[in-house]
Amino acid sequence: MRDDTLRLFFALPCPPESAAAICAWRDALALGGRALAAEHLHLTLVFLGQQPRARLDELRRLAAGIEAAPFVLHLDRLDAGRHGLLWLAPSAPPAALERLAAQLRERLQAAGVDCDGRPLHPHLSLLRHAAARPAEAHPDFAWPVEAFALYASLPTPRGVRYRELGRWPLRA
Ligand code: 2AM
Repeated sequence: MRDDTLRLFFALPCPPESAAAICAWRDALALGGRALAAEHLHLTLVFLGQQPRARLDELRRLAAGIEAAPFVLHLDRLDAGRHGLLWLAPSAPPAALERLAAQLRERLQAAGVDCDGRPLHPHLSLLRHAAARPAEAHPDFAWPVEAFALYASLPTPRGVRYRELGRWPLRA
């Protein structure tokens, strides 16, 4: 039976230059586990979960109406969680990031789209099932945030893949 829903989320796509630098740094930590591919690095703004495919056009229109200026995200913390998950985070999330996520969430709620209501937990996942905890590490990555995107999370035999369904620039 055809599944008429998609598992969706809005996120910041990590630019290729930043993603390459972050992956090289991560790989040098040699912590084992399952590394996320550079092209999959992102920071989730709002997680929508399963949504009808029929809502995609509405979601794209809603995203096109967002007004937000570019900003720089400083990823300067390495954190570890359950299941050997390892992520980078900003120790001081910029107000512009919080505003962008809040604006999206407000528009989604106004349109009657159910989404995860938990507070934003800005993080960029790097590795799952890490075999070791990282020793002291001092990451310092400056990510120029110039766009946000809508993604579908798709199960595949080789693990989850993210497919980009739309991308919108941030403008000053
Ligand atoms: P993670 O990397 O910490 O797993 C696609 O799954 C994206 O949405 C990932 O960034 C994932 O975060 C996040 N995500 C998955 N399930 C979520 C949920 N229930 N609430 C919020 N974010 C979620």
